[in-house]
Amino acid sequence: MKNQRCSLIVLCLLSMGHVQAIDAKETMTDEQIIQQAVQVMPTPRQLMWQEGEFLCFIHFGVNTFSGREWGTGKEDPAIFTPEKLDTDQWCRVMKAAGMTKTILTVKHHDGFCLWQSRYTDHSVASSPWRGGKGDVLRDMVKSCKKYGLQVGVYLSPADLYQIENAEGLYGNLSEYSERVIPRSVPGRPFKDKRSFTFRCDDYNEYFMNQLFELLTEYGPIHEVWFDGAHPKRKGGQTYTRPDWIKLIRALVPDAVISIGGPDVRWCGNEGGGTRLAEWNVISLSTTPEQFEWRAPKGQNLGKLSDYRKSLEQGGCLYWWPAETNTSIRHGWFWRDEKQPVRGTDEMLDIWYKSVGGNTVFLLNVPPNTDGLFPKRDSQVLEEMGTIIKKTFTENLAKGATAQAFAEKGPGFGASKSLDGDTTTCWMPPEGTARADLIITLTGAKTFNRIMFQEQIRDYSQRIASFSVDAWLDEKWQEIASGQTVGYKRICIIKTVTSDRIRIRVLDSRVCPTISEVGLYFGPIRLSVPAIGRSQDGLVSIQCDPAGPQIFYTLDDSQPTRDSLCFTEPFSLLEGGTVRARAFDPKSDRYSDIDEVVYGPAKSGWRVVRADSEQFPGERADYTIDGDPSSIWHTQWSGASPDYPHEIVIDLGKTQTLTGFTYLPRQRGDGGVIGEYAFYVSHDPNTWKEPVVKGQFGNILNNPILQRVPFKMPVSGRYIRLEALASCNGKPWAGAAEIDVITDAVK
Ligand code: FUL
Repeated sequence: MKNQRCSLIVLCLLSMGHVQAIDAKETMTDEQIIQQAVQVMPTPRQLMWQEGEFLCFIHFGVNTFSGREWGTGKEDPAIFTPEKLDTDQWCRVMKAAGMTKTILTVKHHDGFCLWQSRYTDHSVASSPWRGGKGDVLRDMVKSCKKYGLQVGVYLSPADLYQIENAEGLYGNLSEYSERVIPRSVPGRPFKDKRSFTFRCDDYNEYFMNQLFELLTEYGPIHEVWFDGAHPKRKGGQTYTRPDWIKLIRALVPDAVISIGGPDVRWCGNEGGGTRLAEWNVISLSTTPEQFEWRAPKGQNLGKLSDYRKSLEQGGCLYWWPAETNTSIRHGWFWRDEKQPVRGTDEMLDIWYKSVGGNTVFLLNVPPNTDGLFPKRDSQVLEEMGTIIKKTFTENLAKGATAQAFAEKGPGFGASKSLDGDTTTCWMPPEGTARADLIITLTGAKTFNRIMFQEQIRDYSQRIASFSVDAWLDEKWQEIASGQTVGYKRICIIKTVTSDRIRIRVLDSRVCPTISEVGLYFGPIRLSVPAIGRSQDGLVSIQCDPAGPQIFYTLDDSQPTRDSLCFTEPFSLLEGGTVRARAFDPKSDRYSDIDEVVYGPAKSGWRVVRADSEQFPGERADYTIDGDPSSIWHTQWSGASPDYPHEIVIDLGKTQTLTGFTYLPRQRGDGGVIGEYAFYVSHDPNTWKEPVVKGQFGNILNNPILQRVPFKMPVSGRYIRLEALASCNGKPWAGAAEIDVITDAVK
């Protein structure tokens, strides 16, 4: 140890000798902290997970049949009837997309189990599907084996069925006592004869019994996913998470425990957002044993000041890499074929930023009520896979030579960055925080993607800032720059033709490593046109950059070059669905489709009253200005009036309404409504019973447009949204936009 002051540093050696957490109790210099940070390495299971790169999430269950994002726990198992379930079809599509693993929601927050559990009837066993003998996990595991995919399970700690039913175990205030896992069930013995004793209550026992079933009876499981979300809690229920972890480690030592667990961190959002600086060495505020595995949400989690703070307060440095999770649809569960499906370009963009930004991409593809991946979703995935494959098959740096002015010595030469082996690397001498690596190609090549990797297995993550130059017009010209690299960085650049590139590491911990470099050419795609409508109902469609032709439809069909051609803004007063895509006749290429569903234009609308507003920045009439970025927020400065809140809107004329939509603020969570009642009337001062009352499921993490259909059409001129409860416990309500659904927009 170089310095006496850090003599109390304790290295926690976890699995197979990899240092995963470093704990320091005394003040260290910046240099010493960094020296310690680069000794934090991934465990073999974390490395295997990272190399999986692109995974499939499958949200499937009773919500698929009820159209809800969060179930209630009171669903009748009889609604679960995926008569055409074909998990081979799922796997074919996943394979074509280039995915390597799939994680199924074997139990979501509603508590309905997709496998034949011994410990509850609230499962496929009580559904008429396959006479109660079906097992979705069993089918999926079989197909995954056939197609060479790994399997993961999502088991929700939140369980509304166990909360809501009279015999429910969640929060039943049962005694803690020694319990044997698995609890034996007459007539259903386990082949795996191991058993474990834990001190726990009824719900934790139930949860671990189910983990035992899942992890011993379905072949190798490679990821166990614990969601942090909780629609409801009861009885002060707590979790014996350290024992869950012990059980998982004993049963499936190769599996990572994700999100609410020690191996993989939640990326912090559900929209596919990624960070510019994604560090894998994160400071925990406590020791790993005490940590509750809630991921921080900041933009840069590798800040020295954060490391210092944690270390000084008894925390540690820990390898905790991020998983970027989002859904291909607006919502985690399949709802209907009106539910927007995100296009290939948007999904590829997230793929580049997540896989090429040092995270793993977990993309949700929800099967429909038949039990199949829908056609449009499958098309996007297949297209993604084809493009990724086409782009990355030929490495244009093949046969190139690498040169560096600084090399640590034998075994760390520049050529190691081109040897096709990610376990070897170029490394300059220790203390060289800035260093260049020049790659000379076998001739001039045309490329628009640059890929490079650090050797994280043995040297951790080090590069903090870089730029890349190409030799163009007899001089070096910068073509890319960025912050962290880690497992993999992919830069998308303007197409260039050159015979040389130079990677300049501008800042690095101790000294950088580069294990592999690749140059590729990917197809250039047309940008998706943006559809917008003014308050008086005029629709405009624009491409950026302008130039390509734009075709659109208003009749629910997919636009082609035979559809309407956009030349000037058109009126859409009554509302409808606008779909548009760009087309380039020269290359005969289409862009992805943009789709917007409009209600009636809000030109004659007026806010009659709101019980409170934050004046002047977050006024009530911002709910009807057609601009999702301006919001109504109840007063938060000074006194904050409490729930319930209300807003009353005059639609200008009597209309027949079939539902309403609520768009929460798109950034931040203050004022997002959790529970609502919605009224329609002919008089702004007289209201009968609410037309509809309910909860917006998962709206905080996933602030998508909430569509609430009415059971029957209702006519009226005034609408009233009553906010009954907040989702973050604060007394505020608010909205970005409130809209109505009429027959013109079903
Ligand atoms: C969230 C859940 O509440 C959603 O329903 C979904 O499962 C997502 C992956 O995590 O927090």
